[in-house]
Amino acid sequence: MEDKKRRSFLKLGLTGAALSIIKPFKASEMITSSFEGKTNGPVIISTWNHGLAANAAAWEILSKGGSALDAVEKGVRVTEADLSNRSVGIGGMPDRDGHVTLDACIMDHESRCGAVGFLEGIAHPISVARAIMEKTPHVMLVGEGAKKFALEHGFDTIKTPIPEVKAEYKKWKSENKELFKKPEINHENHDTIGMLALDQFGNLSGSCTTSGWAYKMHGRLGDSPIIGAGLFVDNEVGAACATGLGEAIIRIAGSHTVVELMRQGYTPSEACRMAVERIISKHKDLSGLQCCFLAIDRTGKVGSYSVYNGFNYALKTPGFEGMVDAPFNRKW
Ligand code: SD4
Repeated sequence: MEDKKRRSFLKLGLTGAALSIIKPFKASEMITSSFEGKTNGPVIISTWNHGLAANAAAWEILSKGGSALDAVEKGVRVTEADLSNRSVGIGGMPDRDGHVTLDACIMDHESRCGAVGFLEGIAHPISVARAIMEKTPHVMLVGEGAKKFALEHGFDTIKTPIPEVKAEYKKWKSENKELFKKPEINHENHDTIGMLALDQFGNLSGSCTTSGWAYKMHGRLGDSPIIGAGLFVDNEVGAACATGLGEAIIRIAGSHTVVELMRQGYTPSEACRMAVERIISKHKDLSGLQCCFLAIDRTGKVGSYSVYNGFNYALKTPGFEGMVDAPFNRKW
């Protein structure tokens, strides 16, 4: 985008209504110029369309001088609570045995982190992850132990799958005799929410929450609860999160790789592209293998990249609110 266009774009954002959705533009061309080189955020980015509502909730915290940590927790709670969302939270799709098992993690500017995996029947995995971070000597709890911890700390229980999802599961079961359903990432589904925020103090935090790959094997964990895979934050450098096929993202410690590339001096866009290229280089068969990264550096510059087209993210700054299309390596 030439400078003139970018200026008018930013101006439109500054004067536009708070919820204006502006035509997507290429992330590779985008610089949130008001933040470049400064640490006077705030900036919020989050994966997929559901990021718009999540960002709005997170912005309420940041715009009142709140912390990035509070923002990324409150933001993704909106997505977790949305019963119509089939890939995050209590409305999420089940595994092949009919259980909705949720994964989440959170990380702050002091490299504190918490994670929860294979959690059933608890409404807000992201807040459980935060409580694990703040109230235990551990980073990660899974399964029954995680649920016990959540119940002891007063988290609400919820019966899953919700009736609509149960009906979908029954139909799937009757129609699918094969052992595994191939991942269908970014076709009908919109997926995991990963959120990264820079607050007015120049601090970064991130969160990630998902119901994971629909019809996965019972007991499967993806990248989303794994610090360094689905999410990584280093306040000296930047933060990154991932969405897509978790197995491939874990293989290259995806989000950590993106942050380390930024440490070497690559921009967020370049770092995301290089991580995707590494995934591509490690896989002979790329069919259905969508992986997407989102990153922000400590100055508030953002970037993204995905294996296939179709990935987009929600961006919120003082001057802009809307969706951005990510650059990609290849078309579906
Ligand atoms: C997982 N990464 O469980 C998640 C799913 C996802 O887009 O992000 N889908 O593997």
